[in-house]
Amino acid sequence: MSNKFYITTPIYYVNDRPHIGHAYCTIVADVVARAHRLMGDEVFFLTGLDEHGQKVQQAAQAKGVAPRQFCDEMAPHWRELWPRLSVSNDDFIRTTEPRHKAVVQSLLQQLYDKGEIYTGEYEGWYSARAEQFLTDKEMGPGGKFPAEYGEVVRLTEKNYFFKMSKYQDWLISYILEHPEFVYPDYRRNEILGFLQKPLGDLCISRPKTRLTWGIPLPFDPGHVTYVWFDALTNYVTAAGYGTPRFGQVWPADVHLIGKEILMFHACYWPIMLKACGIPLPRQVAAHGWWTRDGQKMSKSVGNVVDPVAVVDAWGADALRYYLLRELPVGSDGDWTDTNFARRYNGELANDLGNLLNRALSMIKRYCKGVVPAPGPAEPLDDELKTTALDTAKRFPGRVAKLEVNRLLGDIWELIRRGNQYVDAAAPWALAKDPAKAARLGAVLYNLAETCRIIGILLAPFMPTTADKIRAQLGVAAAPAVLADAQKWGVLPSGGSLGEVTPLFPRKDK
Ligand code: ME8
Repeated sequence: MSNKFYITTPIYYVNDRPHIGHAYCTIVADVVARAHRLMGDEVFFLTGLDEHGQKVQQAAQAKGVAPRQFCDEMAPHWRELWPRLSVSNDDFIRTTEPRHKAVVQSLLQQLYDKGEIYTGEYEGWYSARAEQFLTDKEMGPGGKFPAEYGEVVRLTEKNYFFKMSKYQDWLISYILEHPEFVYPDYRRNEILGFLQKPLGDLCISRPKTRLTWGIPLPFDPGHVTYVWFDALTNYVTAAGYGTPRFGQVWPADVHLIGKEILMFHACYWPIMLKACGIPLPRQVAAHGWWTRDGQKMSKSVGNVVDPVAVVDAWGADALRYYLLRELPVGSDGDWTDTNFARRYNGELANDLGNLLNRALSMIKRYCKGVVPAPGPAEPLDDELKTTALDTAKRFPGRVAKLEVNRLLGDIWELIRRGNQYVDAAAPWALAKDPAKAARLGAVLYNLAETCRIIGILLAPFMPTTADKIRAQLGVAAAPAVLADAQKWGVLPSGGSLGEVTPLFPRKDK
């Protein structure tokens, strides 16, 4: 029976250009989504764009275009990036779509009708130049705001508030009772720590006099919805909230996000859902942040890694491999071009590329390109077979725990064993003795069978490479399914290999 699996990325701010950090989150989510598809699950994988708010309104103004037009011009930079990175999202949501506006307004109206929303006064430091309230974060030393904000004044305005604070105790108990809700563990402790302090009510509106670019409150068209209330709701919109499909897709299984927006996802969002009577997502998983050469990436420094440039130079699979292999989901990563090239040449070209190329070239040379018959197993063979099957068996557990980085490590261990097997069994020596023809065939069969299993296990991580492996083995016609990697001896003897070419040509400078 297939299980449903719903995974999301954050919806990214439309006013930015995608960089390696956005690519990282979306690729990790893609690997998990593809892994679940490989296991036979019914997957729904969502990404998209966050398009409302002050920053977008200002960016549009600066370009002299209407916000809507600005968003329409920016959205393709995002939508078109994902296929280039082999990202297999099932939907791409933009918060300016009518389907989303309808859901945000419906949830707000329900909360308003239930008495969960009240009007109050919001008082704070307001910069007319930036057209925004400033917080302690913006305040410089000595309680002064930086000059770029111009004159900053105390301002009071009428706003709507969501009664978030009354759910604080409930949320603490929920998180304690559901240890898997916040991932990784140390982030859960961080959230519980944050919840030690009183949680205020959430201001969910902005007056239209100040901000027009937002979803109007259904009960007061003079106000628009605060951008986080609007943004978080995307996850239920895309699942078909209000339609029969919703019951089949929701709750989300994993909201994958960066660690800096954990509080919104692990505090605000569950409380919003609870107040609306909607079940909670199973897990909010926070990944770490990438720096480059030990420095924060920023446009002004000019050290931002552009995923498109990397893909053009190295290919999408090499990028996916590097990002996934470098660190576990949760830890911070540091991008260096040297490290990227080292992994490419050492692990992709050498370890993986050589294993496939050596195995298949020898089948071409010694067996006329036809998969030989397996023979009686020797201890050396059993060891290789056991490693392959154990790796495939560990796959679902690793995926369930988001240990995709360890899973990739397991697969590389198998690849290394495969290469050691070639060296130990020395097919070139067997080929010199006609009496050892059957043993030669058996050794090459075992190698080809190992490559077949690798060609399935790698499919979520490096989909193009996995397809190439299976095409070179002559088994591309059958779709990759995990169950076929959990069995030994599936590769038919007598089948013809496809064209044998290097997977990753070396790029040594
Ligand atoms: O926060 N390293 O959008 P955003 C790793 N619209 N990941 C990074 C990164 C880096 N250096 N920089 C960005 C928003 N990310 C809101 C989200 S969700 C309802 C609304 C990734 O465009 C990381 O996943 O600022 C982070 O959470 C996300 O981009 C933030 O994207």
